[in-house]
Amino acid sequence: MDKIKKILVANRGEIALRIIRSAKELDIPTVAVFSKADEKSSHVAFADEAWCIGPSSPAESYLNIPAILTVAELSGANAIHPGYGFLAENEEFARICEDSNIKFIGPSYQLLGLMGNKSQARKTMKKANVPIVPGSSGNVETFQELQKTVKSIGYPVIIKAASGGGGKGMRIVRSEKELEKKYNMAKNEARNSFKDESVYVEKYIESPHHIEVQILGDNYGNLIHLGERDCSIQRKHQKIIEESPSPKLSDEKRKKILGSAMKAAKTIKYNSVGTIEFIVDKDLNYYFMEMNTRIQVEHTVSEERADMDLLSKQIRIANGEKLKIKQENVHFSGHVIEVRINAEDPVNNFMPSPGLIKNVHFPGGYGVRIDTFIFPGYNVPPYYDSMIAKLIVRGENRSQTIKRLNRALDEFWIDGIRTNINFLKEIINTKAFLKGEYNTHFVEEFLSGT
Ligand code: MV4
Repeated sequence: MDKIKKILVANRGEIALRIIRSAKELDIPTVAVFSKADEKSSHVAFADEAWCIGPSSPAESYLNIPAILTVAELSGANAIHPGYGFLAENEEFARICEDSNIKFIGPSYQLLGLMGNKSQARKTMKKANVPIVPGSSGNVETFQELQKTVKSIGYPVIIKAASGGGGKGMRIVRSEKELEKKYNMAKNEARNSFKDESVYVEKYIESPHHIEVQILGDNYGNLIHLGERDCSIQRKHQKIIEESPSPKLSDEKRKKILGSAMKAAKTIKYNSVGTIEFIVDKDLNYYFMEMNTRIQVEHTVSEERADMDLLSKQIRIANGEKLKIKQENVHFSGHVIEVRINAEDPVNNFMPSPGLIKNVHFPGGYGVRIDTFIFPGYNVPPYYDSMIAKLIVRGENRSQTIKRLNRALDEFWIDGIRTNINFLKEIINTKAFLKGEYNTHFVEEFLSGT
């Protein structure tokens, strides 16, 4: 494989800009692709060249594989960074890239396939002695098989689509009388959403914590972790706040989870940036949930805590370089919290709020980082994700970091569209958040007043 000489960034928004920034520091030229709606977007302005790949709809632009590959060919890009979302975990796309002699900046397509199938991922982790939730050993093929498994694990259970993930295609079942109906619903939804009706079943863990471990591996078996992130503050499977270290974990428990995550990554010879996701129950038992085989929105939390440019590392690893840093030389310091700023209206059921940003003032100062693509005069298009900025705050300890986050949110002004800034301020000043006592149902309960 040739060395990377030009990177096509197959994404938009803040992550496109994030990729371009690291590439620039590595002296690698970048090619932006954009939809008609993104003509005036920052990633177009800051890349070395930019090509329009289609109309505003994602299916015809950022998911348009032939258009993207055509631009790679015509621009002379020999690598593609997919960012997150869109084509980031698309096995077929990664395989086509490899067949076309274009470096897909991410794990091998075989790993995308292996971890993309959630029941197969579960099997793999079980074999590696990574704790998994009690449940079926692979897919459940018939209703009779499901009944038998459920008898042995007991209610409540959760039926999940093997090709799902991130909360799509799941059904919670609390009693025998709804089992068959929910089984059929899960199968139908799986077939319609993923063209794959296979499902598996697990014991349902009530109100779990979501804790994930950032992993970095190269093509030669070198592997490190960059600590954990607590991502339990979420709404409708969209994370809102992420922090590290998790306020929930003792040093002893943390060590165990990090060890399991390393074992998981080693077992599959993971060769890029990735995340091992766990759910943690109220007794602090932890279980492997799924693996994210991409750079994630919240990678910045780990970057700040470990003082490491993860995008740069990911690109260099894809370029065949060895990961030189050893685990004992990764130093974690202080506390980091990230909040996601969305163009949405929390007072109106979080309805998206696209439109013209008349003016904006970003917070700054010691310990404050903003990753964004917006600017005064930018028009937030209605066709894509509502996240418009990430505010990442670093401090010596959790309480100081929360103070700094309050200060930074006070400085954040966006004029012209509605945002969740005030909602974020409310959340971080609740008793539960201040004490670090929250789980994945926190936002839902906060909104319903329970
Ligand atoms: C679960 C669960 C409880 N028990 N599995 C949701 C997204 C996907 N990554 C896994 N999810 C869950 N799986 C068992 N066996 C609860 C969730 C869940 C959840 C997990 C992580 C973060 C937020 C969540 C919100 C609701 C449900």
